[in-house]
Amino acid sequence: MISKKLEEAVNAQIQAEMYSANLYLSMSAYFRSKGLDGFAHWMYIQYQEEMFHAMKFFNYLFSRGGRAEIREMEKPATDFDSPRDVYEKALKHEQLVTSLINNLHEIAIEENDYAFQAFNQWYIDEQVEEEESAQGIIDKLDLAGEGGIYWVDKELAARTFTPTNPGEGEV
Ligand code: OFO
Repeated sequence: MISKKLEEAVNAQIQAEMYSANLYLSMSAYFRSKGLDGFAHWMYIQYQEEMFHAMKFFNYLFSRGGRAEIREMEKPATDFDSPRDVYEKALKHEQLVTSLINNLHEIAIEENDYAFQAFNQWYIDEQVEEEESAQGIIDKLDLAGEGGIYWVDKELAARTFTPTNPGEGEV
């Protein structure tokens, strides 16, 4: 059974993952409004991934005798200066999420919850990818320059979402 302290922290993390989903959906809407459909598609996939992250925690709480709780979320930003500005903000946001995931791990260590530590390793690895992919697009945009945005847009249009099972209950 999960401790009350860890259950509370996981519920806060579900809220953070759902906020991430909203933020990326808002970024997708921004790109669509600018006619950058490849970027919009990439961000829409990112939104789906974040909902998957949230649901994996949601389902896990029930499997450990806890209870998931959906909370109020702040409104995400809707306007950005450029594609680079969007990805800089996404990278900063992912760095924050990494610190939240690490904090969850610290709580699990304090609570001697070995099962949660094993479960949370997936998120620790995922955060390495999350930061790397945002940084990778910033690098591409820098290489491409203003005139190359069209080509980056075409490349991002090819992203696919292939979720594994988020656990009992599914997304
Ligand atoms: Fe859930 O990894 Fe991004 O926020």
